[in-house]
Amino acid sequence: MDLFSLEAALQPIPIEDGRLSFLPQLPLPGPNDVVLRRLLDEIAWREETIYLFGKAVRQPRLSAWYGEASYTYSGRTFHPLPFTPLLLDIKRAVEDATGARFNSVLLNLYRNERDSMGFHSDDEPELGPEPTIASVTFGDARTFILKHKKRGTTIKLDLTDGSLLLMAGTLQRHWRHGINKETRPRGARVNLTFRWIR
Ligand SMILES: O=C(O)CCC(=O)C(=O)O
Ligand SMILES: [Mn+2]
Repeated sequence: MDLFSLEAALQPIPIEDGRLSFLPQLPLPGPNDVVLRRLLDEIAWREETIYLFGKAVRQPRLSAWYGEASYTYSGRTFHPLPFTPLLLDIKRAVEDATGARFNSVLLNLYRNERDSMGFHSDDEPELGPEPTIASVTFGDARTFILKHKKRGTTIKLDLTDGSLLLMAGTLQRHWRHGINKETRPRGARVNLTFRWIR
């Protein structure tokens, strides 16, 4: 193994009931800040409304779906836009780093410290029983929190600019994850979760 592939290797994070690995910097064709700027400018960001227990709730972030397969969650079906050249570049980098294949990506934009994502598992049937999900971050770091569904164990990870987090195995069955609001000021953070939809 040469130095480059050593640097680019995902490191396992010890966890029970699932698999988790992390790469501090995904090798990309350009600098992280240029990728972030392009994602902010080029993605068709939307403020989505979802239905929780029959009540319309505006999501505390912006989001967008791209890829080749539609996807249902929280009572809504999302029809993706086709991958853009930039998203295809990032997808290729993620596939090279993980050895997995992906056909869709959910993008989330946390505009500031008040944006967040509630605790959930990515366990929709179309993802299959043991989904491999690759999460890439650009911009201001936020804390990614995992909570074990039965044991109550909590794991906190700092998802920094340019990083890749890979979730796999039975992780979604046993853990929930989310991003809390912060009290200290935060700038924009874009997170991309690449998935394979059956
Ligand atoms: O922003 C993050 O790091 C989490 C995103 C996430 O959990 C999702 O898109 O399902
Ligand atoms: Mn998720």
